[in-house]
Amino acid sequence: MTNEKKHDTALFSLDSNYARLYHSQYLHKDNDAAEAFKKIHKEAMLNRVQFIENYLNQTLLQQEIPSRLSQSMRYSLMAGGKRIRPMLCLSCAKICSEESETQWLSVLPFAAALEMIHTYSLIHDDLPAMDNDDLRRGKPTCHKAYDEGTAILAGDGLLTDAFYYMTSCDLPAKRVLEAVRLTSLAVGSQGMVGGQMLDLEAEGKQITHDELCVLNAKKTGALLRTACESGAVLTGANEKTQKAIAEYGKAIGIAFQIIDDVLDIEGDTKLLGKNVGSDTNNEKSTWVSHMGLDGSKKQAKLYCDEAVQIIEDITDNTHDITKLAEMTFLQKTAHDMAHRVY
Ligand code: GRG
Repeated sequence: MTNEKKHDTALFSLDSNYARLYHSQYLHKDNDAAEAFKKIHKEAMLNRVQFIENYLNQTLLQQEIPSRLSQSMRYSLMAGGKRIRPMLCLSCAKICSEESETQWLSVLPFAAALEMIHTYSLIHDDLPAMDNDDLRRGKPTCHKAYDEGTAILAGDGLLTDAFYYMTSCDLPAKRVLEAVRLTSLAVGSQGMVGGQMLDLEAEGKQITHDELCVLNAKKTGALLRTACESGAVLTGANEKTQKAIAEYGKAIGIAFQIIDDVLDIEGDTKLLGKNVGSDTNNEKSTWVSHMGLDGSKKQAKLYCDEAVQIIEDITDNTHDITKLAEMTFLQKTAHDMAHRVY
């Protein structure tokens, strides 16, 4: 058995054990199982992150990438991000999957590609012509570690390669096409790139709250939302579930940006791995400048609660323990996000 296959097998057994313990904890009110579930939840999620890491790592082993380009792409991609977008994509795929217990694994190349797009956006966002930051993921930013030209190309390489991996999923072509279409829309000029443009234009200006919401929805929200929605689309979820998952992603996306704005004031550079105070230095309108710290925290909590409720509603009538167990991850993501600022 190859190492990759061995890893897959370990992941399956961990995942089915995870679902089994969920069942005992909640349906049989078994306290020992509750403790075991907490432990295995953490273990299963760390294992899933490792799975994403392994996949990302191997995408950069292509011999044909010029060495400096491959090193700079690896430098930023493997710098230890939280991998929230691929985790959301895989978890939404799992909660929607109707076909086989292992179907969600075919979504992995797509999920990993979302992290490549996210990393490209961070590299370009940090450039002197944009936010001009010198610390990211606890390390010097890509243009500081290499040079501006290399950092621009590292971002370009990650963005473009992402489409190669997205279309490499072993899933029905119609679903892959729809997920790629949604993702292009989310990260292109109508989505993330458009949001970044609005962000540049808003520097040093006061914008209205409605304008701020549009900016954030495009710049940060669209990729998080598409991460969730793609998971549902790729696994063939029905229209109602797809819509609900997209709403979950939207709520998570707004909460994520509010929390980022709060942490830019209250956060710790060491823990965040990036400099704080950059919004104030760049004279940006943020949730905090519009609603204050407490107001922003309250809003973040409301959006996180909304996300929790949406998942509750999706899983309400199911007896599928795999889906019920997965609910924990999606709800915990929302809870944990709110707790970062509470
Ligand atoms: C350059 C086209 C282009 C877009 C840039 C992503 C982005 C748009 C700007 C980043 C500015 C920023 C800090 C936005 C707040 C939300 C955000 C994307 C935070 C970083 O994401 P995390 O916390 O980071 O998931 P890790 O490092 O864990 O992946």
